[in-house]
Amino acid sequence: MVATSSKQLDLETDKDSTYDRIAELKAFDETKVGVKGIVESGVTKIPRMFYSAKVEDYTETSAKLSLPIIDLQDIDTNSSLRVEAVDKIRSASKEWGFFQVVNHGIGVEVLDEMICGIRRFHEQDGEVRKKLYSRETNTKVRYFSNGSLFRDPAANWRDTISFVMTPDPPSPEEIPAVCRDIVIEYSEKVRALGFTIFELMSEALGLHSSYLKELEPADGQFLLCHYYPPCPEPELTMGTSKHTDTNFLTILLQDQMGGLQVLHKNQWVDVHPVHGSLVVNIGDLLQLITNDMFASVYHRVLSRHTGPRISVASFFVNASPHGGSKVIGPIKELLSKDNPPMYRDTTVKDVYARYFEKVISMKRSARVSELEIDNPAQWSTKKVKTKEISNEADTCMAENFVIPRDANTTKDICIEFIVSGKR
Ligand SMILES: O=C(O)CCC(=O)C(=O)O
Repeated sequence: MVATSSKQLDLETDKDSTYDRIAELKAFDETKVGVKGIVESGVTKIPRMFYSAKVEDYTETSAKLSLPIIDLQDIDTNSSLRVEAVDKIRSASKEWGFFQVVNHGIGVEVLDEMICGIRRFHEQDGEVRKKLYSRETNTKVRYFSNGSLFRDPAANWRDTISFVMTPDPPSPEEIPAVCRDIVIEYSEKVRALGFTIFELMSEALGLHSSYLKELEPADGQFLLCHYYPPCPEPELTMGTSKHTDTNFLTILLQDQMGGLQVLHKNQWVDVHPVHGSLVVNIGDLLQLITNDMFASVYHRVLSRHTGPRISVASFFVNASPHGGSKVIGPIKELLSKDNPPMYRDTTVKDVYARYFEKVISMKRSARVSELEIDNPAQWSTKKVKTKEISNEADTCMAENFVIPRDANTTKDICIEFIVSGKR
């Protein structure tokens, strides 16, 4: 359980009317050297823009549970090992929405060098980093701190370099020389692994092996390569706030520092780093097309006194104008009278537009099982009832947003919002 400090309470009750948050955000953004720049200036107190309304929630952290680890050794040559892996992937994707894979075919030296390459980029002189700093989301290679800095209720203690690798990769010269070769090598290898996992997941769903990997909207890849500097006041801010991923699949490489947690059965569970392993998680769009058979769940990263922590998240989704405009919806083969569609057909482009444009503020998010939609026949504005209230502001994307099953709920409130994607 996390205690709420008096500083945070002051913030929550907004006693300080002279505080100009936008000015602080702008000044930070204009430095173009990210959180690393703040640390380099030698601060011992974190700027107020990083204060979380409270460091997340009161949900307990469980030391007893741990993420399933799935061995992919010899799955192409030994059919019983393949069946075993497929079974484990099915149950982990349903129960956890997360698992780790070992013996996945990407050499440990490639993983280690990728972490080193990303660290080399972030630890270059600020004047060098600055040249790539951008908020232009259609830039293939860019450096930034907090992608949604001006929308989020609190900034995270984290900087990022991102690479859009497919369908339209950057030229090698666009990738910083300090990490160029390894970014190209790692992204190719992790893309191949992504296809293998899509195959295993297709089999887990009872579909033909190529079903998911041939789905054009899933066939795109971008990397977010994060750097979490050491934080002087980690109790006041998050490395990454709790969220679900708005894509099909994520494959995450993390170093040995730890801090990643997954919400499972209403408890935060540490994802302990296993050297040589990769973390796999289901995104909102995979939950949507599997009609809730696979779960997209909340995860977060704690900030720490020690650091830096480096991680590389590879997201599988094709958000290009072509791939992003293809229609997706619950896979017909999975539907039946007992399993009617939970979502209407949509496109990646539509989901993304709504994600970025229609963020509404509500008090925490609602547990799916406790949603009562007044008129299920309507696809536009619907009234939903949630058993949910908290004094802390949180954000939730409403339209087409997949509300994770594990979200906390406490008291009854009624919120009217658009849920055109969720029946
Ligand atoms: O850094 C991590 O371990 C997780 C990053 C993450 O959740 C994200 O990029 O969406």
